[in-house]
This record gives sequence, structure tokens and C-alpha cells, in this order.
Amino acid sequence: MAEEKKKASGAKADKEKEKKVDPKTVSIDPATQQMQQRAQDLGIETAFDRAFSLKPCNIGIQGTCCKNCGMGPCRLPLTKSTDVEKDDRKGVCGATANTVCARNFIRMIAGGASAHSDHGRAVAEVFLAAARKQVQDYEIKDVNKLLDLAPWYDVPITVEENGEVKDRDIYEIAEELGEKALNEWGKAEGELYNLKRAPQALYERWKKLGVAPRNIDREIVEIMHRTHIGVDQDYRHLLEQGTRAAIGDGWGGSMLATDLQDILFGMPTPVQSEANLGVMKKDYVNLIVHGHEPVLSEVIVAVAQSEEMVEYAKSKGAKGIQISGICCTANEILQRHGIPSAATFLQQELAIITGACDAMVVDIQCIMQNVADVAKCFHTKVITTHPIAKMEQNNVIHIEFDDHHAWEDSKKIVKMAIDNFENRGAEVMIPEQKANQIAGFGVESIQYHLGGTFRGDYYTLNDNIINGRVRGVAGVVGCNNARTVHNRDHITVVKELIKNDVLVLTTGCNAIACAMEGLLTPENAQVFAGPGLAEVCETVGIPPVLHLGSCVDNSRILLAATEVVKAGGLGNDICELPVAGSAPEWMSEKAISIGHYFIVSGVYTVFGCHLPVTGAPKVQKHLFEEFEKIHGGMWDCEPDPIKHAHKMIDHIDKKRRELGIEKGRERILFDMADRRAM
Ligand code: XCC
Ligand code: SF4
Repeated sequence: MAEEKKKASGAKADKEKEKKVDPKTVSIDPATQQMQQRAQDLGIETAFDRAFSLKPCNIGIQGTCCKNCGMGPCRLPLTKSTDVEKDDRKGVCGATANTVCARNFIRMIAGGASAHSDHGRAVAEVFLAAARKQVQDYEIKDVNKLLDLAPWYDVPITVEENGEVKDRDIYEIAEELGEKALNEWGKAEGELYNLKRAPQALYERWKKLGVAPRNIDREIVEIMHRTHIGVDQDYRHLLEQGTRAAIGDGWGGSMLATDLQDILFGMPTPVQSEANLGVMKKDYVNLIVHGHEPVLSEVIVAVAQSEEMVEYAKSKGAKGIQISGICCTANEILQRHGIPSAATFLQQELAIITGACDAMVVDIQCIMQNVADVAKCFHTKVITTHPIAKMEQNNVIHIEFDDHHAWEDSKKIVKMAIDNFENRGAEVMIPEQKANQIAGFGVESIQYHLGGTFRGDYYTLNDNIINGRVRGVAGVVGCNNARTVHNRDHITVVKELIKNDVLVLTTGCNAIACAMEGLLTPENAQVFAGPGLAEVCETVGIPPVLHLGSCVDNSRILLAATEVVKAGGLGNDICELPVAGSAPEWMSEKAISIGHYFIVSGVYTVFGCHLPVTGAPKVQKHLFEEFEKIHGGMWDCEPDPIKHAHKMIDHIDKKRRELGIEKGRERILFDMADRRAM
């Protein structure tokens, strides 16, 4: 009997094992489906398979599992029998579910803020070295941006000599700026310089609430301290510290990363390119750069485009070198050089499964460890380059990148990819799919396209918001998440927004998803945008979805919103604007930090999938409702992408009513109906 039972359950287990995810269901993108099918045919496992077989922990998902000390983990699920009124769930130390949940939440903020900010710090270090002319391969490229930024840091751009005012030496300005910038991470006194770049009302609110970050690192460290057993045990007070660290990310580390990268590598301007796995080329050496810091990828791009390397590739039988990007490295080299984007976060393993990836060069963040296992089935070389990020698998090569020999190191890497071209074994299968995209918008280029005649402000944009052609503006950003259909929620949310005349600003993997679906071309405004937005896009020649860069470039969205405030007519603060934020397929801690700094900058922000706060209703209520009165913006979560978009639109309409500009929109719609009737 026991034997039989065992046999039966064994058979059941075998059957379970055989059950595989249907490749057609993992993504809305045919290229992704095709490569997932190929992976299964070849017996290679991907994140889609693991998400299918590995169920998420149902207590962790509520945010109520604590493992902050050795007496735990203490699991405090909210169940049907929990009496929410007199909620008596407690860990061994007595921490309530609220405390546990808030601690976990702000630890996610700490993780995200530290990732962005450490990236920013690395850029600041290279920046300072370049200003001091201690590195050969970096220089001050964008002098105008340098001169724009310097005054915010109290760095003079002129000098007085014998009573005469003269321009100050560029490298001298850069050095002083670099020193002050680097000091932002750990300065002993004062507050971050960038805070004053926010609208005055917002800055004053932060001061009044006492949440203005003192420096970038300290607020993150303080999160770790406060969440240690037995320190801060009031969820509102804990979340307040999350707010400090998140502002230190958005207006600190991330903004510094963006600004200094722009000065070092050039300010993005609209460029044309392509996106999706189809950008890889069969007869070319395919070198993929994946990760986040452009300090490395900028030089790799330059090296790979050098005649010497192209000739070398040809000598090895290739037609040339095709570089492409994954994740935010893709966005960085796209916005400055028009290099095509090969893949979103969830397609990284699939890029190797094409059999055509000769080298995947990675640095930090969002790199799946499994790329090394997939690479074992092909000839692909996986090369780690960052001093803080290695992989345990023995097929991974570590070539540590040093800014002082950037060119040499990059050459070594590019050569390795070229030398590997002839080792291609398995049949190459590159999906056909790729789409055109225009990317590389920045605060400055939006000003150029949507500014008034005087170009000093966002006049045209504001005017079109007031007259109702543009209903509002949404920042839709963030990752892919294997727990939902790849790209489906991104695309559904964005399409629904533009259909309803909401101009979308995008970054991160949402930007890559939009590019893959053709939403980043001006022509497609006519196809997907509502009549008002389409008209504006046509007049000024922009896509209905503007690609603003990588995830640290979400700081551009904050500054664009600030420009809208400054241009006038739409209130005095970001929280008064008809705008909303969204991360339909978020997964990383960085997304939580971004969401939080959007919200405490006054932007109502909706996340897709789930948010790990559902196990502590009071914490959720605080973030979703009470936050609005404190910060002007609040969290929300809505997994259904259509409802998700409409929550944003409803908020935009509420703000329009509060501003008294809802009439403009009624008139526009009326006119349009009229014109159509004619
Ligand atoms: Fe990573 Fe920046 Fe998320 Fe994409 S969007 S999965 S964080 S690459 Ni930033
Ligand atoms: Fe449990 Fe408290 Fe330790 Fe957390 S800190 S694991 S709730 S005893």
C-alpha cells in the first residue's frame, strides 16, 4: 500500500516536472516567444521556466516576514481570521506586523537608493579624475551643461582679474564641481545642493516635514540602523526615514549620475535606432553590453567602432561588429550614440539562446546569474568587469575595468568577443523582430521641441495642457517581472494613456518595451494617440512616448516636472500638476526607491503586479491614503493594466479640475467632434 502510494506520488512528480510553461504565454513579443520555445527545445531553463515552477512565498509577498534577527524568521501573515481592528500579530521581540512591513519596505528603499547612488558615486569619481586630467579616456564633453550645473553647487563660472570679469577655466570649474559633487555622499553638515532645484513649494515642504536628506549615504545607513532589532518601532516614523533616503536617491545620487554623465559623455539628443533581439546580426561579431554604468560601455562602444577593431573583426571572417545593449546600459548608449537595444531585463538569457552572442559584457545590477549557465550551452563568453560584481560559475571571465586604463581594458574585452566569433557552434537563430525608435529626449530637448518661441521654458507644453490637447503627463518606467506576461502590462498601460491624450515619458525597461512595440516613433502618434495628443505630436514632430533614458534618468522626469511648474499656469508645485507615475512590471528594489521619491515629490504613482504591504493594512493605508495629505502624492497598486491606466487618468482629471482647466479639454473634444462631423 505504502509502496503503491509512493509510486503514485512519484509519477505525479514526474508529471509535474514535465509540465512546462507555454512559450506563447510568457510574453506578448513574438521574438521572446520564439526564443523561449528554442530554449525548451534545447533543454535550457530560463527565468520564465523558474517563475512557472517556483511559487512566490505567500507571506513575503505581503511584506510581513521578518528575518532581521536570529530569533526569527518571524512570519506574520494576514489571514482571513486576522482581526484587523485589534491586530495582535507579533514577532518574538514583539514587533507588530506594521513594524515588520515598514522595516522591510524601507530596506527595499535602502537597497534601491544605494544601487543608484553607488552608480552615481562611481561616475562622480571618474568625473573628478577627468577634471583633474588624471585619466586619458574621459574628458569634459558638454561644457554648456557644466556651466548650467555649476551655479547650483555654488561653483563660480567667472573670475575677477584686475577688476575685469573673465570666464573661468573649464577644467577648474569641473574640478571644483567634482569635489563638491563627490562630497554629497558623505558631507558632515548641511543638505544636498540639488534640493533647491525642486519647485520652491516642494523644497519648503520637505524642510517643514524634516525629510530633507543630510547626505546620500547617511540616510541609507540610518535605514539599516533603524530597522535593526529594537530600534525604530513606529511604521510612520520608519517610512519617514524611507522618504529621506528616497529623496537622496532621486534628487541626489540618481540626479548626480545623470548630470555628470551628461557632462562627461554628452547630453542626449533625439537619435534614431532599433530595438529587440532582431538587432543582432548573424554575420557580425555580436557584442552585448548589459548592466548600468556608462563609464564602461561608453569606452567599449568607442573601441568597437574604431577602425582597428573593425578590421580585426573582418580578419576573423566577420562583416563587422554589432554592439547592442540590455537593460539600462542599453538606454545609456542608445541615448548618446544610437546603439540599438537588444533586450529588456527578461530577455537577457534569450539573447544568448540566439547562438549569436559572442560576448556578453556585464557590470552591475539586473544581471541574472543564470546567463552564465545559459552561456555554458553556447560559445558565449560572459565577462564581468566591475570590482564589486563577480559570478561564482567557472565559465565566467573577470576582466576588471579600471578608469585609468579604460581604452586598454575595453580593447581586451572587444578582442575577446572578436576572437570568439569563429567558435560559434550551435545553429544561429536570431528572431526577425525589431522596431524603429527615436530615443534620447532630455529636459533640454523637450524644452527645444515643446518650448515657446523664447525657448526659455515649457510654454508650448503648458499651453497644450491648459487648452486640453494634452490631458496630462505620465512617467511610466521600470522593470519586467517574470510573474506577469513580459511587456503586456507595460504596453497596455502606455497605449491606454496615449489613447487618452496623456503624453508619456519613459525610462528603463519600459522604454525598451515601448521601443520594441513601435511606440517611440512620431508616425505612430497617428496610430495610437488620442486626437489631441496626436495633433501636438504631429505639429512638433515628436513621438507620443518620449524616451528619457535609463533608470537614474528618472531624475530627468523630476526636473521636467519642475520646468512645467516654472513655466506657469499649472500651479506652484509638482503635486498640483495633472501628472501621474507608473511602474507596471516593477521588480527591483530600485523601483521601490524610485516610486517613493516620485510620490514624496508629489506624484501619484501606481505599481503593477503587487506591492509587499498588503499584510499590514495600516501601513498600506498610510502609503496609499494618508501620504497624500503629507506629501501631495501617494502610492497605489493595480495589477490590471487597463484599470491601472484609468486610475492615473482619473487622478490627472482630478488635478485638472482642481486647477480649473477641465473646460479647455471639453472645448477641444467638442471642437474635434465638430470637425469630424463636418
Ligand atoms: Fe533593471 Fe535598469 Fe528594472 Fe530594467 S528597469 S529591470 S531596474 S534595468 Ni531600471
Ligand atoms: Fe522576529 Fe523581531 Fe527578530 Fe524580526 S526582529 S526576526 S520580528 S524577533
